[in-house]
Amino acid sequence: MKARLALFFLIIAFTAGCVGTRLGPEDIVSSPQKVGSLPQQVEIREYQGERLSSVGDFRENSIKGPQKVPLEGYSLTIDGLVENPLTLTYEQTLDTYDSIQKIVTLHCVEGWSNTLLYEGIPLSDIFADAKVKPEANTVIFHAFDGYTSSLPLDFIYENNIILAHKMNNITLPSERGFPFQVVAEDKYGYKWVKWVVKIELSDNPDYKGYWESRGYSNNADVRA
Ligand SMILES: Nc1nc2c(c(=O)[nH]1)N[C@H]1C(S)=C(S)[C@@H](COP(=O)(O)O)O[C@H]1N2
Ligand SMILES: [Mo]
Repeated sequence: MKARLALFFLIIAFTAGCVGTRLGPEDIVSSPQKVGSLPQQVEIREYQGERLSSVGDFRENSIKGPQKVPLEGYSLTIDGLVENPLTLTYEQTLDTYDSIQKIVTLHCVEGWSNTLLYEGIPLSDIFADAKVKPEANTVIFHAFDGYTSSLPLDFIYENNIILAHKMNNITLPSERGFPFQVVAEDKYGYKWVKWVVKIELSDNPDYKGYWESRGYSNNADVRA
C-alpha cells in the first residue's frame, strides 16, 4: 500500500516536472490567438515537401526571459535618420503592408538550429514609407526587454529581410517574439531580435547591441 502511494506521488511529480520545464505545443498554439478574434490557427510542420522544426523546438534563453508584450499601447516606431518617422499599431502594420513567406534557418551560437516557415513584412517596404535619409547605413532594432542588435542597411535590402509576425502559419507565440521578430537569415540568432518595438536608422556601422558589446561579432555571419 505504501509502495503504491509512493508510486502515485512519483508519477504526479514527474508529470508536473515535464509540464513545468517543457512548453507543450498547446501552450504555444493557444496563447497568442486570444489577441483580437483570430481564427484558431494550427502550426504546420511541413511546407512544399520540406520538414520544418516546431515553434516549441527553441531553447528559451532570452536575456530577461520570455516577454509578454501587451497589444494595448503597443506601437512599432521607425525613427532616427528618416524624413518621415512612423508610429504604427500592430493592426496598422499588418493592414498597411503585404507579407511574404520564406523558409529560413536560425543558428544560435550555442550550436543548435531550427528551420521554419516565416511570414512577415519586407523591411524595405516600411523604410520606403519612412523615407530613409541617404546618410543612413545601419539599422538598430530595439526590443521590449531592452535588448538591441543591428544590421547593415544594405544587407537588409540585398536579402529582402523581413519582420516576421508568423512562424509555421501561426501568429508568433509570445515566447518567440510576438508581435514581431527580425528574420536575419544567414546571421546568428542574436541578430534575430524578438519583441521589436523600435527600428532606428543610424549612420553608425560600429553600433554594438547587447551580445555584440559582450564580445560577439558584429558581422555575425553563419559560417557555411
Ligand atoms: N529581444 C530579444 N531578442 C532576442 C534575444 C533576446 O534575449 N531578447 N535573444 C536572441 C538569441 S541569442 C537567439 S538564439 C534568438 C532565438 O532565441 P530563443 O530560442 O530564445 O527564441 O533570439 C534572439 N532575439
Ligand atoms: Mo542565441
